[in-house]
Amino acid sequence: MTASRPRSAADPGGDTAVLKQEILRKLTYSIGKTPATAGDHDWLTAAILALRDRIIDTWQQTTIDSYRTGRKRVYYLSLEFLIGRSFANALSNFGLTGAMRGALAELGVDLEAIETIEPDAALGNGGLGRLAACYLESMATIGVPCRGYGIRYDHGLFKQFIAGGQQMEAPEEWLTFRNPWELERPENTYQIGFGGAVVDTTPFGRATWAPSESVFAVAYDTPIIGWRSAGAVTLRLWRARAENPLQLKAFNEGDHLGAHAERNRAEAISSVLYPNDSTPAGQELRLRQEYFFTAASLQDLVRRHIQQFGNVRSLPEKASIQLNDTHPALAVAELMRIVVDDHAVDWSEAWSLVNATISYTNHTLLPEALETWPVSLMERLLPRHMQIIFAINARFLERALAETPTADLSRLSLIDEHHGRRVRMAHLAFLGSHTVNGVSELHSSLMRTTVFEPLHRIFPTRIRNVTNGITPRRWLFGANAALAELLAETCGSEIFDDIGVIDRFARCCGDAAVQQRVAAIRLANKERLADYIRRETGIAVNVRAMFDAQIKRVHEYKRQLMNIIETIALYDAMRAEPYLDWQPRVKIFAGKAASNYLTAKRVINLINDVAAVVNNDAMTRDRLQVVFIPNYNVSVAELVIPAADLSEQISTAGMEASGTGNMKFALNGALTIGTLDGANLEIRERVGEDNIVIFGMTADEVEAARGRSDTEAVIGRSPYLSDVLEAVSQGAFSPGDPGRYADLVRDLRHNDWFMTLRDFETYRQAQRRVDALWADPGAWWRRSILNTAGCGWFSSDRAIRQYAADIWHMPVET
Ligand code: 26Q
Repeated sequence: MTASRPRSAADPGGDTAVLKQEILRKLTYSIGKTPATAGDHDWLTAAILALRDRIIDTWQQTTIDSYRTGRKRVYYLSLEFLIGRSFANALSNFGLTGAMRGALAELGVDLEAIETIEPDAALGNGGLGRLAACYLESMATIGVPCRGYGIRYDHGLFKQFIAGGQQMEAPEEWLTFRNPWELERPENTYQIGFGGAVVDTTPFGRATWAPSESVFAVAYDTPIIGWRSAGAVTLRLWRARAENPLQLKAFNEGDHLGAHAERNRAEAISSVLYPNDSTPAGQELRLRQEYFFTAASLQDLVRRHIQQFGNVRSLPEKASIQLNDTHPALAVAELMRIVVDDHAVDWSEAWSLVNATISYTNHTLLPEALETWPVSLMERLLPRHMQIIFAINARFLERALAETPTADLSRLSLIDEHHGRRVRMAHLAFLGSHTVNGVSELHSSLMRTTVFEPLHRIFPTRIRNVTNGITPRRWLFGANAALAELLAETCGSEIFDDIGVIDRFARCCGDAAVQQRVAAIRLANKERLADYIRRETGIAVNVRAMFDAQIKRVHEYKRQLMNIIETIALYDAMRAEPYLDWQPRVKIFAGKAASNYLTAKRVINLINDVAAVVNNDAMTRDRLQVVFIPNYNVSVAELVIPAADLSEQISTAGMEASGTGNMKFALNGALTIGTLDGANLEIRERVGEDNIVIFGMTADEVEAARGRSDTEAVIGRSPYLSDVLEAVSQGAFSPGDPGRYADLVRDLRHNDWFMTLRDFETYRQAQRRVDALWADPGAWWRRSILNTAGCGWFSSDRAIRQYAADIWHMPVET
């Protein structure tokens, strides 16, 4: 990473000497090393600590200001925060990149070299976690008082490596060199109960819960700094600790393992992130995690509120609790418990208060991904909460029946009686919230007509849309500094503070000189990525070829399989007619599959098997290469996105709630090949339909096609498809294990649930349209510029302003 970051008023680079002294002090007194004995990690830690001191000044000022003004505060509850690396981002937001580079250089240390050894904070699976991270940064930038709440997992998302073409998983170890960004707050420790019984209970009245077990939640705070150090917000993560970490008697009697049993059981709660990006795992531990962090966060925010404002009744005026999906949905029951049981507020008033405080964002409509928990488990683990949920349900169903005597109560109920008795967490979150939002226009409208349709009839104004956003600081200024510089030249340097002016870039779309610069910037980014690919996989990719990237979690609905099938079809076509003028491509894949998601793992295997064949074929090597970059994470995304010419956003229509990678690629000037799904539609609106390649069925068509069993006819209509399926299932790409893909292909033929086959032919043709565009560089770079120019609206600053205005009802400066 050698490109320089934008040098602007925020980056005076003036205090190199001071910074150098501060780094040396940290190295000496906080780390206990000398320059002669310090290793790269020591230098990185010293530099972070020096920077952190400055951040803390801003952070404390932000906190003091918000206390003084008594402003309303947002509490963003999320089981995931996918932060990635922080050093480069914080430096740039603080305007200290130049000064830090200089200070380190004088100490004989290369800034770029130590930046890349910082581990990614990977406390998330994918989109939902990364969104939370972008939103915190935007809130810090815009000045929305906020605290993010989550879990401080010892182990983030698993490390992926590829052996024999297959995904292997290893535990992630981000804390090996400790975490210099966090501050442990042992004084902020709360007791979290589980199990036991409820005593003194009356319907809708106060009760006392006597848990049989409890653990401590200890706070760890990390500052998230906004752009130009405008402000900082706190990310408060909870770590689980045992009340009695050691049974001394057992230990002295020689039972060394048993003596630590309670500690192990308690600490398991914050030990690992669930490596599952859609289907709810049924494990009790997951429910314990959800309650643990929700309860700790609510205790913390209620305590703070009472301390400052004296009475829980004013909570809705001073606090907005945003639920990032249903993972913290127990907040509805827990806040009722706190208000009714601990603060003696009567049920109706408590319900109004809870409802006026909480709002919920839904991130998926896939039925298998909607969280439900067995009533029996909830009764055992959280007996008071189960009572409260039953009481909420009783009141609600009574009202529903009174208003609509014909209403189908079984669909409205908080309890699903179809698959054993289970609590529907999405219903709980919906009922407990004053506002519920989807994450793209299409997704929000599907919410109204599918999963939430019965609830929407009763609460017709509750569902709103806030289309997702991404922070331009990380995803443009940080990841693509050279493009940011060009944008500052062409649109004005105010772009760093007002991304809206990026639309001025459209004026340059036909300017050959600007086009050439965009092309040169892309080429340099591709070279940087090619170096990385060579180091990680040994493959030397052709940087003059089109870089075509699909990087995201591996899931059937995201259809990496359709992409690799099309790649094989292209490969076959090239071999059949080698004399044609094929446009050279590098197909880039990266992504993790949930460890128990066997179909997704097969797809990864197939991509690697295809890569092994294609990359070793002298006949096609100059024109087609396939790479699977292992261990996809935020840092890999930051390398791939600015280097991509083509962005693959090809989910089955109606299934990708929004996508945010799609926005990052388009903002960086990649063209999108995509379906009419999620935010792709809104990208098309903004970049113009000539500048995006759309194909495939609509969400309605998908719905209509679901029951059909005509896959053989579909295959019959595409000679490409039938040939590829035949070859793959016969073992053409797995000669040592010819049956490897037989099941994968058989399942596809049997039930094309994700429309992989039905959309294939239009996808293939769309790819050929992309080739035609690539063949005309002037037309390509024109489109690239229009993509960048059109995507300023996808800034997370815009999204946060919408949340503030429409959901949190908070004034923000524009
Ligand atoms: C639930 C229960 C048990 C175990 C795991 C889970 C679980 C974990 C993570 C369920 C879902 C998730 C993550 C979902 C997610 O990332 N959704 C994505 O959210 C993005 C931000 O809104 C959207 O852009 C994507 O379209 C959506 O897929």
